[in-house]
Amino acid sequence: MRDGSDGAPRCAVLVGPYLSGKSKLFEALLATAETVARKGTAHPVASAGELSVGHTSFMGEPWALIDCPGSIEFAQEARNALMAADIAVVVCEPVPDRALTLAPTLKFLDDHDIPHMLFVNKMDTATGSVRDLLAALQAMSAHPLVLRQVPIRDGDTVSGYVDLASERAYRYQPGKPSALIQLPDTVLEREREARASMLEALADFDDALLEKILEDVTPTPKEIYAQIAKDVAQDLIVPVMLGAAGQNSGVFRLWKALRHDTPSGAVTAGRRKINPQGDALVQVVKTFHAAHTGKLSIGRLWRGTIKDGMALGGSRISGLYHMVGSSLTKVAEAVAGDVVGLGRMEEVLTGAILTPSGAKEALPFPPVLAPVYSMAITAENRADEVKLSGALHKLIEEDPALSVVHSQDTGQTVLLGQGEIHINATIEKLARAYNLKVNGRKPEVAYKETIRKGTTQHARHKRQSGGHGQFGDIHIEIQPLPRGGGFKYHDKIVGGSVPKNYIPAVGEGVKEYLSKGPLGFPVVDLSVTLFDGSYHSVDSSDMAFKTAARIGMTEGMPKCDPYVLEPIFKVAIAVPTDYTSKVQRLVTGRRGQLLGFDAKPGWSGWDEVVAQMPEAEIHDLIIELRSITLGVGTYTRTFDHLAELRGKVPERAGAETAAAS
Ligand SMILES: Nc1nc2c(ncn2[C@@H]2O[C@H](COP(=O)(O)OP(=O)(O)O)[C@@H](O)[C@H]2O)c(=O)[nH]1
Ligand SMILES: [Mg+2]
Repeated sequence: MRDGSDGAPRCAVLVGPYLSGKSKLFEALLATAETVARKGTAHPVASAGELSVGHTSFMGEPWALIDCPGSIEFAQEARNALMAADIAVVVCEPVPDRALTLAPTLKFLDDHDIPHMLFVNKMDTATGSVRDLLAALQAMSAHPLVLRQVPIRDGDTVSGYVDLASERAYRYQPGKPSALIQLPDTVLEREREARASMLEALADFDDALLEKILEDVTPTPKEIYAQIAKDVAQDLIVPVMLGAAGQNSGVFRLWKALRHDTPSGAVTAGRRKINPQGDALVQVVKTFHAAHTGKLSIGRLWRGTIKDGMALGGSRISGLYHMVGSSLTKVAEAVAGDVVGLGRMEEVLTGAILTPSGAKEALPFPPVLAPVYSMAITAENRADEVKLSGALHKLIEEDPALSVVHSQDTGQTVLLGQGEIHINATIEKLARAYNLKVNGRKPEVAYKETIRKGTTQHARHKRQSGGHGQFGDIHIEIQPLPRGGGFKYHDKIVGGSVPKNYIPAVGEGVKEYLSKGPLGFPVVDLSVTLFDGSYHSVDSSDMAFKTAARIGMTEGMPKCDPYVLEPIFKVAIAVPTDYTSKVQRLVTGRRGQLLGFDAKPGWSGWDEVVAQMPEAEIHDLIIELRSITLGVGTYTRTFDHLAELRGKVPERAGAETAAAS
């Protein structure tokens, strides 16, 4: 009964590429365990891009399964969930050409020493050999993949498997534990070879086992199982299981492997360097707003016990839950190892560490992924702007991969995230959960303008209406500054032709003008010098001189040969080396200038291509980058400089909006 378990709840997190069958496997695992017996059918209903939790028990032991979204655009959600994992089950398809799609997930698991196994799903569709598949997958993993089963084929279809530890053969029986059968002659040779590979891999981590093998002593299945469990717990090896979640094949066997090889929560807490002594400690990996319960925070209890109603991290737990998808069950108490849903903890953020006293403890949490896609958003109903900013604030708290900026340059509210699907899912969530209709469109590029040459300009503002008039009269010199020079205002007034107290007002008038130059963009890199003027002792005022300055700029600037500047970013694109040259072509095709490429540090088999690219070309870069790299390519960007825009002057789509605000 013991196995890896100490009787406390354990947590397995299902990760892997989009459409590999994680959700299907989640359902199959729940159906195979006792969930169905207790609750009827399991209906895991998760929103697009959001994880789903399933509490259950298998052979009398409590478990929480977490089904993660697979799209690369929701990688943050999966990474956060993995912080709750005792083990990760990486679900993949039996297609060697798609092995690369596992790279980001396996890299993350390897980097964080998270024990994991691979479940090769959809074996009912497998055409090639498992050996080729394994070779392709191995290239993505820092640790040896250890095949634990070989398939038995019936013509083209996989009808069962041989367990390489026990050397027993089984025939799949959909919905039931597989039936023990006699080991077919057809697989004998393959079985021996795969078993030898498995034992060799295990012997690399155990001298006693190595000696046995060298002396031709066959280790017992029990010894093999123990070695596997020990190596998995330390993330030294990655067992590979086969099955078909869709047919419920290999699912019971996977459960048994999980039960046997998954380290206890206490062991995981040790791996994560959590002090076993002390008050209750919950790490929140996900927060969201559920329809009936309001805000729900999902976390792992690493230490102690918690009860509904108690204070945790400065808030009161209002409802303590176990769940299967969207169906919640209240529990009075939770013990160390439990994954819990905490009701109505309004102040709690994703990633929070909660203790009853509120004492601060630190636990690593995945860094926020840099945004790769953005969309400008506006509330369809203008009266909703304030509500929108409140709702966005909440969504960002739930989803750290999301951010919002209000662009000073374009006046737009820009939502940044991990891709089109991620941003659209957020817009849908605003509609669904906050009843906010929001329009999204391509954000405007923050073009600027500057001038090629200088001029002098005289301007006079004079108005005589009724009693008090207005009078301001100035001579200014406009001069270009070198790139990055910004805006400088000087005066060279002698003899009080413009009284001292009006000189700043002229500067302010110029500055106001600069928000929109003759080409419609903010003006940069110029100096304006006030060198002469005149005044009226009664009618002159700050206002009048400010107006004169604006008139002077409006008339003078078009004479200065203005031109548009566009923002150039430095981008670093990470891709598998096979795609490096394709990516270089992608960059040059988008007016980019290659600065070089090099091996990406810490990423074997990956390059980083560094280039300068105009912002206008970066908006949908991620879409094309992903489409040529099976989805795994990514980039980061930082603003570098402004450069003259060659070719057509861009239309300023949001000009009215910016002017009105
Ligand atoms: N043939 C076959 N199809 C499967 C199997 N498991 C899942 N699928 C199908 O693969 C698709 C993706 O499954 P899903 O569980 O939603 O994938 P997820 O994106 O990883 O959660 C669905 O159409 C499933 O019916 C399987 O074992 N065999
Ligand atoms: Mg899914």
